[in-house]
Amino acid sequence: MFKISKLLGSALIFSLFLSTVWAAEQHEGKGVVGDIKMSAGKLTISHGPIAGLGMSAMTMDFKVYDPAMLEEVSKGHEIAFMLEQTKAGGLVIMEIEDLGMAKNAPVSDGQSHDH
Ligand SMILES: [Cu+2]
Repeated sequence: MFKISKLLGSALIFSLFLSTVWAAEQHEGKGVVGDIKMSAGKLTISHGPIAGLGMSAMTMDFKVYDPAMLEEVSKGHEIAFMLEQTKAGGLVIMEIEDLGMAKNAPVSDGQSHDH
């Protein structure tokens, strides 16, 4: 019985995972952390091109889903992040993976914009 309930448990977790992934359009990006704006709940990122959004490399601010995520990143570190498009059309970072100190200078076309 233990095995069966464990299996059902994983099936439930998997379906929850799928519903999360399919709930909204998501886009993956990579970039370097320029600034961490705790009070605004935002991260300034010099990011590379983001396929799916038609966004070229630039430096811009992104809102994070949970301000606690800001405590897990460091300035000058390279990060991989998952963006989700909100119903209002804005972009919010749902997940961040710290890839360590950036080896190359941040990529930027010098432009800056806000969503
Ligand atoms: Cu951008």
